[in-house]
Amino acid sequence: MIAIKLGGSFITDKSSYRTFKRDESERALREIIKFGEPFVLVHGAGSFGHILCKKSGFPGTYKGKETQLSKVKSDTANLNALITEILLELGMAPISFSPFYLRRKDTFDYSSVLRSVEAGFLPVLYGDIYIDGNDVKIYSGDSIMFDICNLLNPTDAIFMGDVDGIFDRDPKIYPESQLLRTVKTQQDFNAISNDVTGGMGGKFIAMKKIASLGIRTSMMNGLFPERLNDLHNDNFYGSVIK
Ligand code: IP8
Repeated sequence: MIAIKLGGSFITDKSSYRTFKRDESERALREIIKFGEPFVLVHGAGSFGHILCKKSGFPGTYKGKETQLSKVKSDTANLNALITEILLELGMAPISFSPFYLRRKDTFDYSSVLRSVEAGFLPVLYGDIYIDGNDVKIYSGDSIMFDICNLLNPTDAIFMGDVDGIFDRDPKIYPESQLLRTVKTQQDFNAISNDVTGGMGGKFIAMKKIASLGIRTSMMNGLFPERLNDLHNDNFYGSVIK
């Protein structure tokens, strides 16, 4: 089994509220299915989560902002529906899970996700908000990836983004940045703005934690999903965490 995360910046236009990149998402999902390994899917929220969260002052108290909370919840569920619709069209049997509903006192309860795997379904989890006392908090797809990897022990954890992998600097700002084909776990990153769950820095922490479980952890460009076929070859075009 493999665990794959489709990044929010890959499946949406992160700068434009609720803009889904349908063709790109569908091409990646087709290739993932064609790869032939059973998989668990996780996706980010992109512009269906981060923009309105930021505008609403989330994470933080939701008191007096209940409508904004509901709107974010509805938007993230809508993005998930767009992904599951594609999976259904492609003949898969997806079942969706949001951390909002998996939340227990101090933890997330993934037993329903496990049951769905055992029953032969394709779990689709997504970064979302959840309620904790008077606060609304955010649980990112990257954190879900760690939990799922810890629970299901997949052979590979793959992060599909809108860039080729992990660079020495943000490639969207610095054209001369270099792709790191293998990444040392000591590498440090600056957070990318407009991302309430920490940009690349947060992602890298989750990836490092997954790699430390002994799971092959890599990052690749979802715009070239055929690169997945080289995942276990030396010429894999992406980044592998070591
Ligand atoms: O896009 C964040 O999930 P991510 C979820 O995986 C929200 O960081 C609601 C911003």
